[in-house]
Amino acid sequence: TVLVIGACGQLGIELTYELRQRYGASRVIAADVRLPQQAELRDAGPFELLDVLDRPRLEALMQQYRPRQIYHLAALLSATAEKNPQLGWRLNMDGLLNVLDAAVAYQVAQVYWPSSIAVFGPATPRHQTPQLTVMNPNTVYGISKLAGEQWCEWYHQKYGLDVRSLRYPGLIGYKSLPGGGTTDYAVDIYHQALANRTYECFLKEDTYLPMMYMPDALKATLDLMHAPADQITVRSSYNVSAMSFSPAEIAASIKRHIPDFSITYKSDSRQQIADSWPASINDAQARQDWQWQPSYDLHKMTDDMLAHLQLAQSEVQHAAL
Ligand code: VAH
Repeated sequence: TVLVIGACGQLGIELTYELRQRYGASRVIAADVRLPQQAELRDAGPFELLDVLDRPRLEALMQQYRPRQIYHLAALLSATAEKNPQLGWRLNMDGLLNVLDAAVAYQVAQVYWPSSIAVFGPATPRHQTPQLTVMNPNTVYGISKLAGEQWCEWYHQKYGLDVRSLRYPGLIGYKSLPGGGTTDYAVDIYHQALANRTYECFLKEDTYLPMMYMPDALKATLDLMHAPADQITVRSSYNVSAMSFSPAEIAASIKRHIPDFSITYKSDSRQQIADSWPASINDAQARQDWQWQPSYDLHKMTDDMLAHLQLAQSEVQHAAL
């Protein structure tokens, strides 16, 4: 059995679908603090309400399901955590520690926990950021992810817990909406381009950020989890990367399909967060240790995103007829 905590989030929805495809729906328990809107997520397999800060509830689910693997995804993302620093720290930190403790207590075989490029800060080398380097995050989210990485390493050293992690760049997919991140513009822009032919971007046009298409993020996650333990040399969190682009570049990529699409720029508080993050990531260690290899670049992602979103749009219009 696999327990996915935070199954209703942007990554959680996609990972739960993928895991249910691979292992069978009844083997994947989706858990979140709120019921999913997606009927399929609710009806396609077991769903449990869980606030990961509620230890007795977590224990009860551990007793009931005795999961072999836990994917712990529940967190406040960068922009949201900046507005709710106490909750951001508590959920991101105490939530992780509750899961790590439960995993040791119930001999869970493997734990997955996502970190982020947000662990890097203004003093970090911004181009081809190395696996091991100066890290001085200045966001609540980044501070909690850096601390979380060190806790994962400690639980591995102290208890031998097989906990694995990736420093995700911005993730872009068509099956779920992003939830309060700084890279959310790169998802919103596709929806707005189709709906309104225009998008007001909350980051400046030349804000380069590392990004990854969801199929690549799922591939990296499962490749990491299926790699033999003796190939894993990083127990904090692996750098992984697929591409970097700016709002101007993703707009140009969309224009290849929607020539009358226009973008305007009005940066907000998320600009400071983006400016503290790397422009590109060196993921040589992941490529060496478990043969990481992305498949999607910007244009291939745009072609696939728009094709799926247009399909969904036409299905909705068709159903409405
Ligand atoms: C965020 N999407 O923006 C997340 C991610 C690298 C970005 O951590 O907060």
